[in-house]
Parts: sequence; C-alpha cells; structure tokens
Amino acid sequence: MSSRSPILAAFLAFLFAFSSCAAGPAPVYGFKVVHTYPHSPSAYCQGLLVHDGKFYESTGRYGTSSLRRVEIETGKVEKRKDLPPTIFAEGLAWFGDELFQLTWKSGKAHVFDPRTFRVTRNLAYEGEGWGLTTDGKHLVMSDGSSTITFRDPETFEVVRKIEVMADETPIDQLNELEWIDGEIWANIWKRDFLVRIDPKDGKVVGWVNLTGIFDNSKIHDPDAVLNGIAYDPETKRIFVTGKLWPAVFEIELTDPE
Ligand SMILES: [Ca+2]
Repeated sequence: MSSRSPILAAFLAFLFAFSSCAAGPAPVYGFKVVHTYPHSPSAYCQGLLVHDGKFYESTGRYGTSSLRRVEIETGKVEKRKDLPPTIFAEGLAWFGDELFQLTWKSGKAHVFDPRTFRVTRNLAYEGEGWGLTTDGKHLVMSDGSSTITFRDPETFEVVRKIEVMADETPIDQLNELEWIDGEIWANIWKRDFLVRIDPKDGKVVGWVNLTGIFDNSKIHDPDAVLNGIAYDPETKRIFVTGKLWPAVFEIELTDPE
C-alpha cells in the first residue's frame, strides 16, 4: 500500500462530491500511454516543455537545480547548466527567443539564452515561484496557491490574475503548467490528477486521472510525485513525468469516466 493512497481516496471523494452538484461536474478523462521514454532518475522535474523537437527541463532542489536540453527519444541530456546550491529552480517557459526559469523562494526568475544557457537578465517577483508556461503573449505562473498570474515577459509585471475554481471550490497547490490548445493544464502537488483550466476565468473545464501511470512507491522519496507536463503543438503530443521518475510518458486521453 503506497503512502499516497489516503490522499488519493480523499481526492476521489472530493471529485465525487462534484458529481452531485447541480451545475454538473467537469469531465474526468482517462489516459493511455502511447510511448514511454527514458528520463534521468536524478532529475527532480519542476518544469518541462518541448521546443523544436527537444525537451527543455528545469530540475529543482538545493544542490541539484539545473537547466537541461534533452533528446526526447533517448532521454540523453544534450546540454546542461547546473545552478548554484543556493538556488532551488522551478517552472520553465520558452517565450520569444528566451528561456525563463523560476526559483522557489528567491523571488527571482533567470532568463537564459536558449542556445548558450547563459543568463542574460534577471526578473524579480513577490512570493513563491512554482510553475510557468506561456499563452504566446504573456508568461503564465503558479505559486502553489489557487491563483494563476499572467505576467509581462519584458518586465515580469502582473498583467492579470485568475483564481482556479471547480464550481465553488478553489483548487490550490497548482504546480507545473502547460498551455495546450487554448487551455492551461496544471499539475496539483502530490495528486495523480491534472486539472484543465479555462484561462479566461479560471474555471475548471476538465480533469485527467493519471492514477496508476507509474508506481512511485519504489522510489524512496515522498516527493517523487507526478510533476511535469509538456506539449508539442507541431505533433500534438502530450508528455507527462514526475520528480525523479525514470520515465516520461507520452499519453493520449480517453473518454471521460
Ligand atoms: Ca510545462
């Protein structure tokens, strides 16, 4: 019995509660794995994206934080920049010709040249940094709460905020993010579900139940949880992984349960 079962049971009960709401619950999609690719088991994934057929990954924790470019098919780390041990790296987004990497509690985003991995500038923000993605116009950031913040990529100033709500309930602990076909998809810390969010108003429009995609009980680390979503708009492939997981899964959704 894995230690996360009680959490999962509570979350399923929470989802079930919505099914009795008059407004009707958001659909809960299933999944099938169409490909499994290797992933470095020492990569504590905090951010994952696809650009030009490669993964770009941000890994976290103090002492193991890095920025990586990874070959999708082999998991080979083609380029890597290790960050100082005082930095706990978080979400990652590609915007324009730059890579933006959050830090957890340093209040600072590093901006990298994606070719050299050199830091070209730093941006400041208040509060914690968790997940990051882009809608093509702004950077879209989570901070562990139920709020998602849209920011100007030039200045990092807040443009607008949404609160993620499933009917009347705020969904917090929003973690890694990905923009997929006009929606924001988010990991929720220590949950096996992805939440699909309408970026206009924060309304939850769906869930993806990834229960059973990987048995993380073999990794003796309570933080080795599902985290990391990447979408390749060119091939319409969706990838998910976890912190310290040895695999990245390419998934397709199946009809709602
Ligand atoms: Ca992502």
